[in-house]
Amino acid sequence: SISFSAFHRHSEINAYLDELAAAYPSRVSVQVAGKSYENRDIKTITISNGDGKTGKSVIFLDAGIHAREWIAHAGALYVIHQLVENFAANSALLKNYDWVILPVVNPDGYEYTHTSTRMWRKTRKPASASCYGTDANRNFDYHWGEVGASSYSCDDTFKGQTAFSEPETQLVRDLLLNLKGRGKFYLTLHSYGNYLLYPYGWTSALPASWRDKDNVAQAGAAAIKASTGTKYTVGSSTNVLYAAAGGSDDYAFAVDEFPISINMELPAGGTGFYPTTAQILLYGYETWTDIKAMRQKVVENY
Ligand code: 0X9
Ligand code: ZN
Repeated sequence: SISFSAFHRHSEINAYLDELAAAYPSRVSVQVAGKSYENRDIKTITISNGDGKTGKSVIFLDAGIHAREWIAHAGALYVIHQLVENFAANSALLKNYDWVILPVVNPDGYEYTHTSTRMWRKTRKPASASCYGTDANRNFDYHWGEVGASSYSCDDTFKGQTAFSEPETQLVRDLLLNLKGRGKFYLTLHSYGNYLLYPYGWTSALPASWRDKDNVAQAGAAAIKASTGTKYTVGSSTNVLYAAAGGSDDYAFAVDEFPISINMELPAGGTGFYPTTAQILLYGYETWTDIKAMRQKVVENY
């Protein structure tokens, strides 16, 4: 087991996933979904209630698209812990839905923030002769590069030389495509700013179904507020934050047909990307509180 009030290296996270698969083989399986540019195993954990039924609807959660947003990875681990190790209390959440969780989308960047540059955001593949890394959340092929993304390889929001130039975004693309039709709820964890964001992120226009997404996100924000008092702002990415094309959230909704797609921007924890030990646990709990309330809304409608 691991601590939920600390940050962990990529190898520790992968070891925790494998430990759960070994301890709970009827409910948990771990897959190597692919390799990062630097050849790290990118793992998903699939969690079911063990009833053996296949082809269920799926809730997909990912974290760590951005390397320095450590609280996102920690939040995903808290959710995994609740669904697997607290199954007796939470089995209803797994009744008609399987959960697929990808806690570290960008392990090369994540490790680099531990070993070298704490504020690194991007992947680690050379982007040009002079600079490394692409912003994975500008690299998805939906209105790619149209707004809020840089063409300059040294920038933190570099869109990539092409859409899906990165093995890490290709992997998310393929996972989501394989879930087409089954995928009902896509949630991606980032930090920071206390936002629950829904499409679109590339235009201020709203999808026809925006009220459905708003209802889900509002339920999450209300649950967090009632539980701990923390406030979250709800709205479309463009309208409450800024326009930025090529995000995984727009892609999951518009291309992979996940009816609900939400980006949770966890709190800063004081100074940006440095939550304290107590805050790691608190924000994990808030992520879980949010996700339970949002799931409830999702299952009522999809
Ligand atoms: O800019 C981003 O990628 C996200 N914010 S962060 O501070 N974590 O970098 C917001 C993404 C919102 N979604 C889209 N613009 N599609
Ligand atoms: Zn982010």
